Amino acid sequence: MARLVVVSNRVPIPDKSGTAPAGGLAVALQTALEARGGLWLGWSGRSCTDDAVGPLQRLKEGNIEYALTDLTERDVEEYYQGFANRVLWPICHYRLDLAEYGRREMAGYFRVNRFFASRLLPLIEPDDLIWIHDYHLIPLAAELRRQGVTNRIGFFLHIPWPAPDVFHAMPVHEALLTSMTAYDVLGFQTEHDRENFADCLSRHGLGDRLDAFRFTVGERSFTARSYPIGIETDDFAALAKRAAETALHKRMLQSLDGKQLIIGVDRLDYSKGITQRIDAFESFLTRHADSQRKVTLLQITPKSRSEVPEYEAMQRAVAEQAGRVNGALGTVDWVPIRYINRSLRRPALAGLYRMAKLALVTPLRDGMNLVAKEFVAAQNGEDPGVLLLSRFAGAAQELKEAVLVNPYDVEGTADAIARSLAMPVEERRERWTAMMTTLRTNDVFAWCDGFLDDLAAGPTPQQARPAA
Ligand code: GDG
Repeated sequence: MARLVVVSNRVPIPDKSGTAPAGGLAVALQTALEARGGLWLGWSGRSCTDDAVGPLQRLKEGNIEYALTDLTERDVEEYYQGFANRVLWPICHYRLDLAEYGRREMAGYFRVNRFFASRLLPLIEPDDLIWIHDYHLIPLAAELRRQGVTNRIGFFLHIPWPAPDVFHAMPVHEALLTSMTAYDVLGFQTEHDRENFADCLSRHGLGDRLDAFRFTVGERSFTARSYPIGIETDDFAALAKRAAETALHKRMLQSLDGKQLIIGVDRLDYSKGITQRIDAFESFLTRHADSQRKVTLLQITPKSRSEVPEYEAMQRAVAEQAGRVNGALGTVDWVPIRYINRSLRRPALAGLYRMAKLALVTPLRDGMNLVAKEFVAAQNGEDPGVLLLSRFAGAAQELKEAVLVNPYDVEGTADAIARSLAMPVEERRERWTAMMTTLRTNDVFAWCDGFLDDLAAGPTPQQARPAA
């Protein structure tokens, strides 16, 4: 079997306490790589002055070899905080209003991709399969091709690929689109994303379409397919079951004192629809006053990207909003919203999912959303909780038996909360069983194998050709 070389912006080295990183890409890739082994290259998370970037740091944990590189402070500012998180992230999540395009950041983005290529180059062996992840590294294959790499190179986009009109609002879109054609296999979360990408290509007259999935550009050919990312379904279910026996779980149950638990778990991010969700919960409590004192929303929201101003502002906004609702509706012995602004350990999270009667997963736009899948896997099949899921999460394409909502419709979501809490156990079981069947079929191993089989199955390595 060919060696697998994975490249992603961050490399989540598990810490000694076993705390898993709060991020979908990290969780999924860690699981996939642990099973197969290989090399994982990415940013160490450290930034330094221009002359202080040292050699790669190498370490091995189990059968994964890690290669970590530092970046300069300027790199982090321009490539990561700048172009990746203030242009690509908002645009791919349909937030043109938040995109702050600047030439300096764009140049930094391409420069750091060239730097990643130079760090990867000495590590590559002829038969390696190279799998590059996410929006930070779109031009990486084009850079590697320029430097003569002929290996099979795949790319998986964890976030949505937007509709052409949205994508085209980004000044540098043509260069990015062209650099996508340097890959052999392009993976998207959903068919919808794949179609958006294909529409962008055809609007630019870029490439000929051979069939639904295959394209040619000059002498190069590539495939673009959807590979919905999954979780380690059975392992996660077992983790949640075990967690139900722990002291923390018992303490939490005791503190609920018979109230029904509703749960929300999201990195603090404007794409996750947290403020709209709290509005919907408040509307539910106000319009169903008999539910007050009978339910509690536990919102777990680890901080993320606090160095980006929108995220810092949002952190304040959500805390204020939760405080306002608690102040307006709470009583001396009942707090409507318990708001936690830090990361919990994964087993604790699994146990809380299992205890909850309802999960509110209401992103305004999301590539997939693994929280939705984890919540379902964690349930007790005899008396499962209900998943309330945004239509705009990639997961809604698969989990059609969830209660699907439009998160922009606050009152509609409030009604759906009421319906979900009143749902009879037979209907809950039926919906849960159907979703579990999907999650067992499309688990993280199926995602990984599906992508890598396509990557490995292609034609013999092509001639190195500059893609742009
Ligand atoms: C990106 C895409 C796509 C969250 N809080 C804690 C914690 N988490 C874990 C969850 C889950 C992960 O983080 C979040 O994954 P999501 O998929 O929900 O969202 P993103 O981080 O935005 O991920 C997304 C994903 O990539 C994979 O392709 O699905 O659409 O945006 O696993 O459990 N983990 C721990 N403590 C927490 O407090 N331990």
